[in-house]
Amino acid sequence: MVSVIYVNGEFLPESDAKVSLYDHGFLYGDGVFEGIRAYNGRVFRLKEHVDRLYDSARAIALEIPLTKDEMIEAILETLRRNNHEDAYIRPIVTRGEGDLGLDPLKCPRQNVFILTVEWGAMYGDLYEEGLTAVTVSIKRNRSDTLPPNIKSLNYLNNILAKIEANEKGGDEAIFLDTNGFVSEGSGDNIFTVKDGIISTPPTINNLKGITRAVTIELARKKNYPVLERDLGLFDLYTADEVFVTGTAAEIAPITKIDGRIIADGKPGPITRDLIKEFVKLRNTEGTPINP
Ligand code: PXG
Repeated sequence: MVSVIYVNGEFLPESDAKVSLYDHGFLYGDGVFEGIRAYNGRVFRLKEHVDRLYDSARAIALEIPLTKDEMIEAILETLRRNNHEDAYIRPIVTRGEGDLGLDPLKCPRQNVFILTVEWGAMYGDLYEEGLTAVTVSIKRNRSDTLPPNIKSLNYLNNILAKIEANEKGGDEAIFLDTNGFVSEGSGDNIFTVKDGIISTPPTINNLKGITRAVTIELARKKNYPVLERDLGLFDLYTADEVFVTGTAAEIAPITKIDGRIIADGKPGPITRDLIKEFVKLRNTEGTPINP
């Protein structure tokens, strides 16, 4: 089936959904996006993702030409038109068409696109085995340069990390920031467990992950202590458990970092418990696509 894409208020077949070479999203990465999942006909944490999209836009002084309610409806309608029940959803807002100069004032109209694709688990069997991660030499963008809290169309920092992880044979890259603190993965947030205490870096040097927030919520509900604190390489290498969280990755165990086996090399009990709780939650809550 040809997929249908939302383009500025219209629902177009994929072959007609086009973007200009002069769109500043294409020329400069000047725009924002979200990555959202639907499970069993319900969109998980839709409001949170839409709120973050609008915050990202605000941070780059980009006005989204839809209200949040209109955006939510456009997302749901795109899913309906594609008959998608388990899907990955990608709203994109670009600065729009301008000239070859940088100036956003030359772009009179923002472009809004919503793509949805049928989608299952990302890492498959690796959830049982655990992933291999490597720290990378490229540092996460400083928050006073391009704040990592902005989910912008400029993902080159992350792509450089991914290139390095591929080169080193890691399933995921782990960024440090320019102070040497642990930041996040290329597309997920990171957690450690040590002596029963769950820790994750504060969200100055990483994306305020929605799965991160859900994970903290689930952990506290199960009475696991959770700290948001700075972590260093030592904390990663000596943790009892390490896992990453993201819309794509969900909760994924990391069992090897930079050649160091984490604890006994198997996904730990707290990670497995949180995965179980996460699966329960994402299968039952969410905004219905067809109310
Ligand atoms: N950090 C970064 C840099 C991300 O891009 C997350 C954390 C997790 O956030 P959520 O809200 O999803 O829990 C992300 C989200 C991919 C891919 O293909 C992943 C994201 C974006 C685009 C593509 O793995 N991640």
